[in-house]
Amino acid sequence: MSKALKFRVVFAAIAVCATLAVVMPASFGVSAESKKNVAPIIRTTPAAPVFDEKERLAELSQRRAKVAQSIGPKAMLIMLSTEPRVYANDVEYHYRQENNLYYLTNLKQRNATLVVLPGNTQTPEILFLPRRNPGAETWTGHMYGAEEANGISGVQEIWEASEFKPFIEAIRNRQPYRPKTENILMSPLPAETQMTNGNGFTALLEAAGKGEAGLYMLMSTARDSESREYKYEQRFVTDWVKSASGYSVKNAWPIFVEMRLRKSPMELRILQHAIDISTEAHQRAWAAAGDAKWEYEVDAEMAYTFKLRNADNWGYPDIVGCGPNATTLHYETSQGPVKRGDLLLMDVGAEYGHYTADITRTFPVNGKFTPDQATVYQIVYDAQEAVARASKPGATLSDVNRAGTEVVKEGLLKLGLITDKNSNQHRIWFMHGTSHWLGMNVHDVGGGAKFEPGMTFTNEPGIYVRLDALDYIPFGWKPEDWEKFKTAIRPAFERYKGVGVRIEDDMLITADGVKWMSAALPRKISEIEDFIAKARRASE
Ligand SMILES: [Mn+2]
Repeated sequence: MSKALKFRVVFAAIAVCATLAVVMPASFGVSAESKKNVAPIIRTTPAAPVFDEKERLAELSQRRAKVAQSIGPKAMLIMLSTEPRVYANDVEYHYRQENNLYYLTNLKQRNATLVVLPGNTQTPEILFLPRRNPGAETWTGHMYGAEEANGISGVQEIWEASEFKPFIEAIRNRQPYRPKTENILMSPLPAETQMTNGNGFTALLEAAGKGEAGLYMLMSTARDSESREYKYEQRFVTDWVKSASGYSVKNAWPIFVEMRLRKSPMELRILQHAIDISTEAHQRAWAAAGDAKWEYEVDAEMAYTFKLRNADNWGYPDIVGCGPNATTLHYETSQGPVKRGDLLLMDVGAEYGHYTADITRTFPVNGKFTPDQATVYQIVYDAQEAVARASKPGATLSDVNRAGTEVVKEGLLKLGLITDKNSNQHRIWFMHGTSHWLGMNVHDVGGGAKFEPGMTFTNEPGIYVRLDALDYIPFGWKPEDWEKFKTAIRPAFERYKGVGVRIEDDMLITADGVKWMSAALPRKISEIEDFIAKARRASE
């Protein structure tokens, strides 16, 4: 929460500066970049990808065709826009479209609804869109007109949003539907098209008559619990089941999982851009950390870079933790002190065009690893290398996790932080897996799929020697074993306590192995030390 507020404050500050620059071009017209005196070694984000409009629309159309093929002519898919999320009272978070609707349409506006009816010969895709309203636009900004929505999404049949309800009522009652002309905002069909011959609805309605029709919607995968993200879909389905017969409700989720797992070249370029923005942000933060007294000063450099490079947002709240704070996995407060001799862990990723980077680096605040810090870091680094070696078509996230975890275990044994490699002792110091899928969500869809070219995931082993690690008996331990264990590892604990290291890179499976998409951000100990020395020298 405080993060969102901080974002607003930073954004407001940038907005004020931008306004001043316009008002007083002579004195304030200096670009942010030259003003900030950035070291030449910092990698400027390359230009944002630009797509050929025809190719982009063809890809969206292919995605919808694939979905249509998956659900078949006897079914209908309904995709609702995300409801705005409340920050507090009448203040909302900035609007972010539901991923799968965006994936099919690139439409960012709220209250747009897509219906896919593969068996419908005349209107196989219908977009319901609120009519433009100058009054509303005065307050909340531009709304799509039908032409614009068609230009962005390629959907040709566009009906006024208020028609969704009567449309659904008709389908529920197994009747065809077409709105009166003034509520058809766009259609390739002649204006005088009448409701004859079922208007193409025959396949769906006949199937419903036989109890064979399907209604596909996005639903929570967790059974018996209310979905955190798909409440409105759940409510729609609950109502539907009460009032309609002949349709069985099906979860559209697996269809999108299959598709989104394999990233197209277009998606990969967008993701790469998110990674590039994040890379510059991390590098600027390393340079800035030399003078910082507080974690938020370093974090501010990240937020600044995201705005400067037109990122939509972060993909997840920034994690910037110094010293012992680095041992808290999802530390988000960033209000602790930055101390010279400590390590600073930053797990920060920009979101661009609905795709998010997920990158972590851990570096010494003063620019030089101590021998003990370096030892722990090198184990995590080697674990990453093991994950990369195991990453190739056919392997799974569990395979690469096993490979990376093995290296962490060996390292922990050498450090003296565990006494038995063939046990779960390592979970005290490394409590997460090395990898998750990456894409439109930071923890993206994909489950246990086998790697294929075009799949993207993270490589993020870590070791966290929490100060309180020995204060509580972990779940599943016998008290006498725990006492023995504590005594055995106490010297190593005293030596390494407060050290937290995670290194995280974004990986793309290729035909014969894996590509490090975040390779531009230094990762080797010597490279990080060199980089920091050069970046800070340049800004003195
Ligand atoms: Mn991650």
